[in-house]
Amino acid sequence: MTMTDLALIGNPNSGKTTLFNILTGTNQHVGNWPGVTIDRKSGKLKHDDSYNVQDLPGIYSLSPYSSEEIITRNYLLQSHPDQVIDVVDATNLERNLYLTLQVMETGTPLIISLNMMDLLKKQGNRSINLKKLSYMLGVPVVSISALRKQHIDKLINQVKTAKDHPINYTYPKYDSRLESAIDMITAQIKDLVPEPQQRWFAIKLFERDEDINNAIDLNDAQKQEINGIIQDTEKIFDDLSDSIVVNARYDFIARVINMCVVDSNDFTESMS
Ligand code: GDP
Ligand code: K
Ligand code: MG
Repeated sequence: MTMTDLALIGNPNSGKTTLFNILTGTNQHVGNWPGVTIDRKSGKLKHDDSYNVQDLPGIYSLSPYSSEEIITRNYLLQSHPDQVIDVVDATNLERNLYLTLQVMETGTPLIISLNMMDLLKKQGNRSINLKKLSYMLGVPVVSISALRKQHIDKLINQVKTAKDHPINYTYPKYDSRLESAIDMITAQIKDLVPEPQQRWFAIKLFERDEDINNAIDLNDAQKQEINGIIQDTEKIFDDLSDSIVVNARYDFIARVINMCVVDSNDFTESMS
C-alpha cells in the first residue's frame, strides 16, 4: 500500500488539533518530538489508513527561532509531506496568511482549510469570497468548522482529489525588484538545491538565514556574489533584507484581502 503523508500546519489556536482529532478519531499515537517536550500527535486517517496524518506544532512563521518553528520547518523541508493542510483561522485571515505564504515559498503542496467559519458568521462583520481567495493563491480552499464538524467530508474529498491531481501552484510573486534579487540568487544555487525548493532557499539566503547558509555548500565566489546582490537590493529599498521580505509578504496579503474580503464596516462607511 502506498502511504500518503498528510500534515496539518497553522498558527497556534487555529484549530489544528481539533481537526486532527476528527480526521483520525481514535487512531492516534501521542508522543514527543525528539529532544523537546512538545507533544507529537500522529495517526491514520479514519476510514482510510493509507493516509498518515501529522499534527504539527502551531507557529506564526517559518523562521528558525522557537523549537516549534524549527520542528515544523524541518518537517516540511526534510520529511517532505505529500500534502499539507494549512489550517487558517478565518477570523484572523491576514495574520494566518503570513504563514501560508511562507509554506507556499517552500513549494509544498497545500490545501487551505479555512476554519472557524461558524465564528466568522457569528461575528457577522466580514465575508470572505472563497473562490477569489483560491484563485488568487492558486490553491484549493475549503471552508470548515472543526468545532462543529462542518464540511469535513468536503475537506477529505479535496485531500483525495489532490492525491490524483497534485496541486501545482505558482509561487506568490513579490515586488519586482525583490524578484530580480531572488532570481539572481536562485541562479547561484541551481546546482545545489532541488528545483522545487530553490525559491525558498533563495529567499532565506536573501534574509541571511544562518541555518540555510550552513545547509548548502556555497563556494567563496558564490557567497560574494550573493552578498553583493543582497547589499545592492538593500540600497534600492533603503531597508534591511529580512524586512524587505516581511513587507513584500504583507503587501501581497493586502492585495489578497482587498480582492477577497468584504468588511461590513467598509460598506457602512462608503454609504455615509
Ligand atoms: P491548535 O492550537 O491549532 O491545535 O487549536 P485547537 O484545536 O487546540 O483549537 C483552539 C481553540 O479553538 C479550542 O478552544 C477549540 O475548541 C477552538 N476551535 C477549533 N476549531 C474551531 C471552530 O471551527 N470554531 C470555533 N468557534 N472554535 C474552534
Ligand atoms: K492550543
Ligand atoms: Mg494543537
